Amino acid sequence: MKLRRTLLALPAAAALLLAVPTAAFADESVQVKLLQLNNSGASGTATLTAMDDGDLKVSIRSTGLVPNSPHAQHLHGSTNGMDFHCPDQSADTDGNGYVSTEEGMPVYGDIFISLTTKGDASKASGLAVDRMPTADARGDLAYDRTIAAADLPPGTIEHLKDLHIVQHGIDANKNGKYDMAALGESTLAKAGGLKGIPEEATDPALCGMVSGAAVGSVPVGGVATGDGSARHAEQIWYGAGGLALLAALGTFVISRRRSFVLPSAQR
Ligand SMILES: [Cu+2]
Repeated sequence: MKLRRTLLALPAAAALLLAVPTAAFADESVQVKLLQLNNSGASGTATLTAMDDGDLKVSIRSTGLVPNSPHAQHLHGSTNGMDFHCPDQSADTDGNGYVSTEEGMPVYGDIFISLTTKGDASKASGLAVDRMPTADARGDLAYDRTIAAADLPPGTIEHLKDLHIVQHGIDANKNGKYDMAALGESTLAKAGGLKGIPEEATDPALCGMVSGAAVGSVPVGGVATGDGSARHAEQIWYGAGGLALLAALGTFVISRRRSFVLPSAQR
């Protein structure tokens, strides 16, 4: 926050000098260090490569994730100059000790691209966990996909530095799986009218910013920041597509682990 305010106070020329060059050059790769959120204990590295044909190649290697579990992952942010960045623990507005997906949303922005393993990669596939990568028995996750230029939202490559990578899914009580014991039900899922999804499955575990996205994203005409983005993001998350995908997550989780389903008396 302090850094951003400082930047805004600088003359425009100085801000331009500070701006990180865009990754809009052919076959240019950027490495992104993924840092833990919510004391997940996870870490990782992502490599984004802008191919000369306009495709985007994404490689992620993470470790310390919840084993044998799917991890929803996205490029968050926007191409319209919003100053999004990875949240810190201060985003935990309800004070439960964990930054939830909704609490992080005003900070890291809405889903821009869903890093699915196949098929649709739009934000509509944000919680399509059957097409999200699964960590192995040791909690390691490897992901490689080249997303065709035609499937990228306009401006993706040009605004790569305004985007960041978020991997979701934590194990707050360290019992090796997603369950309700520590954090209860996912407030994100509940807001969508779905019950039985553990909060652990949707809370963010890792976040990494592309080439210092917060510094690079000084747009022409000023920086749009603040609460307006949050409301917009929530509307998108809770839209019709989001609900359908949350339903998919519910089906997945329930079929994988019946213990996720609360006894009806508790509902
Ligand atoms: Cu995400």
